[in-house]
Amino acid sequence: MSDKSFLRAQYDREGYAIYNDVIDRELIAEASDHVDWLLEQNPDLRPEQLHNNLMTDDPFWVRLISDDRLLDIAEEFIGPNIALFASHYISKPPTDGQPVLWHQDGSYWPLDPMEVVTLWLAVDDSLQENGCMRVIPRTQNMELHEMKRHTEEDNVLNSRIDPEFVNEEDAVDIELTVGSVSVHHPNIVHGSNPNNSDRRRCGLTIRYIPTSTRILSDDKWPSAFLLRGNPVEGVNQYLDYPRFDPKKHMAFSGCEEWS
Ligand SMILES: O=C(O)CCC(=O)C(=O)O
Repeated sequence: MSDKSFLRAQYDREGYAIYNDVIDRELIAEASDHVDWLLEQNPDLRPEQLHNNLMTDDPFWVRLISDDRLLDIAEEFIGPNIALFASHYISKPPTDGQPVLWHQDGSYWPLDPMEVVTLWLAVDDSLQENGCMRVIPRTQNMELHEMKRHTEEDNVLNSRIDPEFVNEEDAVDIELTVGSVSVHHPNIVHGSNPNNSDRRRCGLTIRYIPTSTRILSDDKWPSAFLLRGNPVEGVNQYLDYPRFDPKKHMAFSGCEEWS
């Protein structure tokens, strides 16, 4: 069995898969600088909350999520016509990084059908000690449950799935080295612990949809970019790619080609 079909079979069985060493150190270093730059531009945001509303006019972000190495993985799961739905850096600072409580992504998303794949790119080594993502294998077969608001403790999503649906003894830590990627299903139950360590834990979530998946929104969706292949007529309105302007944007390798 090739690596590709092994990982696809693992995803189908367990609801997740891991691809090692996908993105080179140079590009990851730029992503790490990008997180610092975004925080400088948005000093009121917590570093776990760098969401897709910030990417509409951000050429580096679009350059990163449209990298062919990431799209090639997405294509394995959703086929050749690929758009972006959303992306979010969850950067947990040392010592007080917030947890992500157990949840199913699909419960939050205005998508029809719920055909979507998440790639989670490790911008830092993501380990048990600094609050790596955790999944409950095979829960991708469970229907989507409504998320419950939960603010009794600090947490990234301010919500969680009803604990009656979570069997925490079955959880698996998704430990990743810098530049590696995990892939997960929209129904799988997952989350992560707080970061109490002295090392940052930053990951970039990237949600890719086939162009046949409709984003249900009356407003222009802030991260709807067509990334590969063809659109489907009447489904979604895609944004123009942002153009690089040295006065507004973080410089990056190859940024001239984006001006
Ligand atoms: O980064 C984390 O800790 C959790 C990520 C997550 O919930 C997601 O990618 O859907």
